[in-house]
Amino acid sequence: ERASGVNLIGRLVAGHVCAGRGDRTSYLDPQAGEVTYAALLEAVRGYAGALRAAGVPEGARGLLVADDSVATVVAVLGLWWQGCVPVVISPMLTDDEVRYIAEDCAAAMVHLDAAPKRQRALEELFETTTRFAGADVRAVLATAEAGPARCPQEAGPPAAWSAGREALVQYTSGSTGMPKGVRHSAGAIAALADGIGTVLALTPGDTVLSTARMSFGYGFGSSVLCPLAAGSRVALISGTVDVHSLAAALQRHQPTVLFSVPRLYAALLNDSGAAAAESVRLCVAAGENLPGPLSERIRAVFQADLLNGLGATEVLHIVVGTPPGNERPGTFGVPVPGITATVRAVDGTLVADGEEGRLHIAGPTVALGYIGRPEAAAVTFADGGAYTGDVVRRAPDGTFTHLCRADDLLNLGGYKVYPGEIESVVRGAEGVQDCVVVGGRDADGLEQAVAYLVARPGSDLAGVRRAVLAAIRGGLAAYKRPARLEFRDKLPTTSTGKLAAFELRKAAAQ
Ligand code: 3SK
Repeated sequence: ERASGVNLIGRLVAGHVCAGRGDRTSYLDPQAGEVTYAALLEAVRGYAGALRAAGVPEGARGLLVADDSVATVVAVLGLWWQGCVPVVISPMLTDDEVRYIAEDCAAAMVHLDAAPKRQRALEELFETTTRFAGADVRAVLATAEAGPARCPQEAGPPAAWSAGREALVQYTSGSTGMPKGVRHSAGAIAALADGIGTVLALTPGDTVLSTARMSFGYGFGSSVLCPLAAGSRVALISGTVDVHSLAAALQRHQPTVLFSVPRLYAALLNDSGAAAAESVRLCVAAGENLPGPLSERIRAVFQADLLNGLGATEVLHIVVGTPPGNERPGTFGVPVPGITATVRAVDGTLVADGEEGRLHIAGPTVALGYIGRPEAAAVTFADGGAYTGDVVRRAPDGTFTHLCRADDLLNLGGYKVYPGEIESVVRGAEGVQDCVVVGGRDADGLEQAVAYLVARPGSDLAGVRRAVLAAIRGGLAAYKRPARLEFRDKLPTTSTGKLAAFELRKAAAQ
């Protein structure tokens, strides 16, 4: 690595090849098959050359509307090779959201990799933009084992990144409904190995499986940054992961480390047909709160260590977690090395142990800020670090417990969703007079969206229910859809006539 900067390519790929591990598998991809670190490096070099040939300038942001695949990883690393900034988003987003993000981040190119029908729609959306496709990367990968001579374009040496320079943008839910672009530095990416990386202790002998997608901060760290830094092997699952594809992947790939969300662990344990893999040495649960009883069941069934982690896009990955082998069910454990986590009052002052307050994170993985949005940035990035939006309590032994969100965001399997977005879709359905969405609990204690509805006088309730179901199927991504629809004659109000949301929350929790 050059003294002048961070060599992301050297740290994540080239270093393993130079150390004689080029023939080890980097990714097991459903379409491309086994890809060695040497083949990955050659494909990345080819992608960087193609970016150069297309005139994508250093420092430009590249938008990847892409499913999890080794081609997506090649595009990310190719952009880093060229000194450009990848922005990975899900093809599940609506056209409006994708268009908004492309403009917000001023993308100089797009890389598209989705299922055929969605791919065609995305290509139409970006008809005039410099475009790359996952299928082209797979074609290069098919020949990359033969060596650099087969790579179509020449690339210069990989960029040296100064630690403070923006190297990655990740989008997170925005309070106005439109997502916010979180700007991460090259230094934060490099620092991950010394933080959560030391707790995970991944090795080249590990096989990693992550159900969290690369377009989500948790998944990007779990399927790209952490395993590549350690030279591990990553088994990828394409598309949205459910309990059946997870069970099949566990049996097929026999991973040693599983990254998932509490909701999928619960689904797996509740599904009589799904068995946990004996190969797993470490289960990582993050993205939403993990109730104590569920954490005990995961440990008992997997017979493995459990890391229950709390992270946020604004701090890149998990920053507080239960150290494997020292779990405290129902808590998030302690800050990972290099991170200072404190509990603060609304005015930013520290609160005493045992008292509740806002979780504040300081350390090398705190993001540079948002793209635009100075007001939102001033609220989040303050007091020498970032507020994650979680209300927590620290016990005298230093362990953190999650109490709730500070905003009204719902956490649905790790996806942060504003109730207002669901309410506006439901209100648009024929026969609906009013709707309020609150967070309830399912049988495992996990958060779910519950919609309370008032139908227009005289309307047929069964017909309204059908109209609402059609509206949410057409207007909301699957993870945003309410788990329950409850009709009421009227919504409860306080003595001053305001909505008594607490009454609905109490009802939804039962
Ligand atoms: O919990 C989250 O939202 C999260 C976000 C980014 C990275 C990691 C995590 C766990």
